[in-house]
Amino acid sequence: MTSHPTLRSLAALLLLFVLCPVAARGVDRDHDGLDDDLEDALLQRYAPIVLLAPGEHALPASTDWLLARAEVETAPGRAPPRMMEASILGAVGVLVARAVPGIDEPGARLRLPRRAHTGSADPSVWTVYGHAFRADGGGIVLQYWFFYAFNDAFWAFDHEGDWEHVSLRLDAAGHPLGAWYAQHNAAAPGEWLPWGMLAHDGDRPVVLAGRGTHASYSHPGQGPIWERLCPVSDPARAAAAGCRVWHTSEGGGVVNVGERAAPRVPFLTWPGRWGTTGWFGLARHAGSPPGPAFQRGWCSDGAPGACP
Ligand SMILES: [Ca+2]
Ligand SMILES: [Ca+2]
Repeated sequence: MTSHPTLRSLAALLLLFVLCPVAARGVDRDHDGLDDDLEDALLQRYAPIVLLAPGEHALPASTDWLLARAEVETAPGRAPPRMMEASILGAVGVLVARAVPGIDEPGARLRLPRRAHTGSADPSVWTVYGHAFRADGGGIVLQYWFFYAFNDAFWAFDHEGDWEHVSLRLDAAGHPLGAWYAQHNAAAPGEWLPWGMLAHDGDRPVVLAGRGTHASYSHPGQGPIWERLCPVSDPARAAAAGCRVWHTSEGGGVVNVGERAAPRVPFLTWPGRWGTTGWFGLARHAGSPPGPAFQRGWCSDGAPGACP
């Protein structure tokens, strides 16, 4: 292991993490007590491989891709209601958005054109949002948040703005202990699978995304009967089985979002909803989910104060 320069430098970073307080080391822009270079290196090293189910029509996207196509609507009760180009949330940031009353509130929401429901046909756009933090009892949790424009499986349950995630737990030496796979209501953090039980390709966990629902599973038999998954969990055999293989370390890559108190991407602190339609296709204010930092699973299994 130590003959490879990348792994050698990662091992040195991990040793530093164990031996020294963060203030004595590198940069900690998100104020979570972890060296940011270590966060970034670990997020890249363990970036999952996602297998999209045969017939998947609701493809991944990136937040910038969606925000460039959407408008943001002020929270209800604001008179008059206002609409603005949503790209302000991603490119300029919420500090500017706060100048408009009702934009930076939990009741604000995105309005998407229907054509955006497909997500991006270009895999180079597909982006994963990483969140690294200190685990309760020692070690580190690496969360990977996948972003799809639309949950497109069962009409009554579909909604715009589909955030899904898996959480990998590392021990204090940086070795993977296992991962939680978030599925529907079991998402804080989800179903636990020890590392020896979950499908992985080297250091990379394999994630089978439910067709349209995008819930996360490790093996074809793990899902409920109504979930449609890639029939294999071996990435090398997935294409032949009709599944698209998303190497999340490539394309748009893994973007470390930082923490709410010190975000590394502007959209992170926006508390609004990532779409408009929810149950039965109706426009409801709670129909679409909020972003990762406002979901119950955001800091699951974190040490006290791990996610400032
Ligand atoms: Ca940090
Ligand atoms: Ca962090």
